[in-house]
Amino acid sequence: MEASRHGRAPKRKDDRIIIHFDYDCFYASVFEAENPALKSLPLAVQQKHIIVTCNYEARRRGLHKLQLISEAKKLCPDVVIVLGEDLTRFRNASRQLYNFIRQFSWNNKIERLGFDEVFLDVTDIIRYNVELLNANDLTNSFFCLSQNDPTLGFPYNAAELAGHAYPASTACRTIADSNELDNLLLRLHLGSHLAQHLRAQLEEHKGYTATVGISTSKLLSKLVGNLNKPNGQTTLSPPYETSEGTTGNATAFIDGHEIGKIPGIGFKLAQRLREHILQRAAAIGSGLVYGGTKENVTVRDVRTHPTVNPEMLERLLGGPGSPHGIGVKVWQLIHAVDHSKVGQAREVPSQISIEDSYIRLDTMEEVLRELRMLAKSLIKRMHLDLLEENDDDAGTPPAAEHSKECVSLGRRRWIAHPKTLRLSTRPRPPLNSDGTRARSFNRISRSAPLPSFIFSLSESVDALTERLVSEALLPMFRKLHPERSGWDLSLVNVAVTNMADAAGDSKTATGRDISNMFRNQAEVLKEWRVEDRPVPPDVSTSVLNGDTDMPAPIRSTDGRKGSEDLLVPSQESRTGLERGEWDSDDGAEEQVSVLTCEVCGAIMPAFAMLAHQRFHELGD
Ligand code: DCP
Ligand code: MG
Repeated sequence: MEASRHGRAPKRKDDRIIIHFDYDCFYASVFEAENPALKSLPLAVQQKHIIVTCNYEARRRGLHKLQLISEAKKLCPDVVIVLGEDLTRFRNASRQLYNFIRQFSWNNKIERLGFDEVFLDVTDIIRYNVELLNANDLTNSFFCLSQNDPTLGFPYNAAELAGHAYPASTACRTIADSNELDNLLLRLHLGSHLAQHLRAQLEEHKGYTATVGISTSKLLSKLVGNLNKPNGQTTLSPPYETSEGTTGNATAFIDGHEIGKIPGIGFKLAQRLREHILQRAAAIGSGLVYGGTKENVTVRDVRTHPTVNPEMLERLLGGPGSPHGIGVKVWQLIHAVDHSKVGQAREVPSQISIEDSYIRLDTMEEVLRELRMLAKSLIKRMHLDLLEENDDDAGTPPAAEHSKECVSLGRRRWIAHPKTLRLSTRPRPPLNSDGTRARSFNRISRSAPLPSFIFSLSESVDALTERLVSEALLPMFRKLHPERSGWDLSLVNVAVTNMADAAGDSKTATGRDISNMFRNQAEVLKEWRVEDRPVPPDVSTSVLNGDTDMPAPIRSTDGRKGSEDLLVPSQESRTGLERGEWDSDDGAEEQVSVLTCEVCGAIMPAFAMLAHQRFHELGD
């Protein structure tokens, strides 16, 4: 890399291959996917009085993003205008496309940025395929898309690049041309072929085209893709840096950008940098172009300015509202260095729920013992499902990956914070006069904010259990069952719900939208939820002879068995991802289909029916 005159140039690491997708005219494409006849017409999506985006047919006729509706109609009287204020269809399409691309990932490092951008870290797939190459016959290679199935993939020419390149002249450079078999060049070639394949798959199966960039970091892959829009792909060619004196392609590429165009340098930071370089107040653009400026202060202007170095940038840009270490971060960005990782898609459950069922549970002493047992299992499960190794390195951008909500201790951190604690019981209805007992599936429940001490990683599980029981669960139980005796419970369930993604504050949080998913789930399932009210004599209650309303086989020989896997109609113990609720449209349909049990007449969502039938098989 060209040495900066003032300050140490940051070290590059080009060991990853990252593909960045930006769907073309996304909102318009969502309407086109719903109604393909729109594809050949000039189509614009309206929010308030402006066009937020328009398809390429409209762009050919002079329309553009963030244009006034009135102006667009003047320019193109036959423009078809659709309303885009309800974001639901865009959100759904975005999740569907994310899920589609995710199927190709091996390491699950896939991250959405907004609705229409996706980063995919394919380092592992590329490394694997480099190993498969026959160096003597690169032109007849086979790209393997699965480690388990060697037939799954596509033939390609590894000696050549697919698509465009920066610098443009390097697009037709073949591996044989280069003096040595540059490892980065080869990996980028493979990345370009994989990207081309993914774009084709996306178009064939989902009907969307994307503009794609291929490089070694999020920063470079995102920026380089912009060079060939729409429906194009661009690879940033090596060498990214050269020995002293000459500029590598990464620096040359980033140098030409206006400073405000660099992701991570927002409007305010860009203004301060412009003012510093220009030594006067920087003008702002007056049009509707977001982040617009009349100035043209390039990365190169900043990078080569005699006063600019990491310490000076920290002084200029740091302070309240700026993340710690902003000086170093910006210093790296203007040198085309970005170590930020592609977020790992993790399967976070929508809730964690532990329950047990009982033939008889009717004293406070027993309840206390059971609450302790359940609370302890719950805390252990939270540790298992919601803690991850905190392996952030020094190069991680502070803003994106260290949100203030992220409780970190040692090397573990919470990936999600449930906000609500819920205690549910299923009281056994009293005996009827004829000695029979109504069989009830109904639970009553009580929810409270989850005490924050539960997230402590320094206290022992036993100590946390004691506190959770005495400070939260027992008081909740007393509210649920104010009488000291006279009840008999067939089931107790403790759950933490209402997950808040620990990285949810940041714009770059991995593609999960748990709180939305949860709201949606709550809405859809509310008719099956039993709240803190008396057990109604509804259709899910049937009359059985005998004393047990819970069939004996659910207890194992030691007299106890967690019944989490035995679903009852309140579908308490399902996790979101099992049914793909926040990431899949298909889940939404599944949620609303309702079945009636032929044996007892209980009504429940279709997904619960299998477990319910098992319940009958075991019990009858
Ligand atoms: N969007 C918005 N308001 C903005 C900018 C964008 O509502 N100020 C929406 C409309 C876009 C979507 O976000 O369809 C993605 O933004 P892009 O800037 O990527 O624009 P497009 O995908 O529409 O077009 P392009 O083909 O240029 O990527
Ligand atoms: Mg786009």
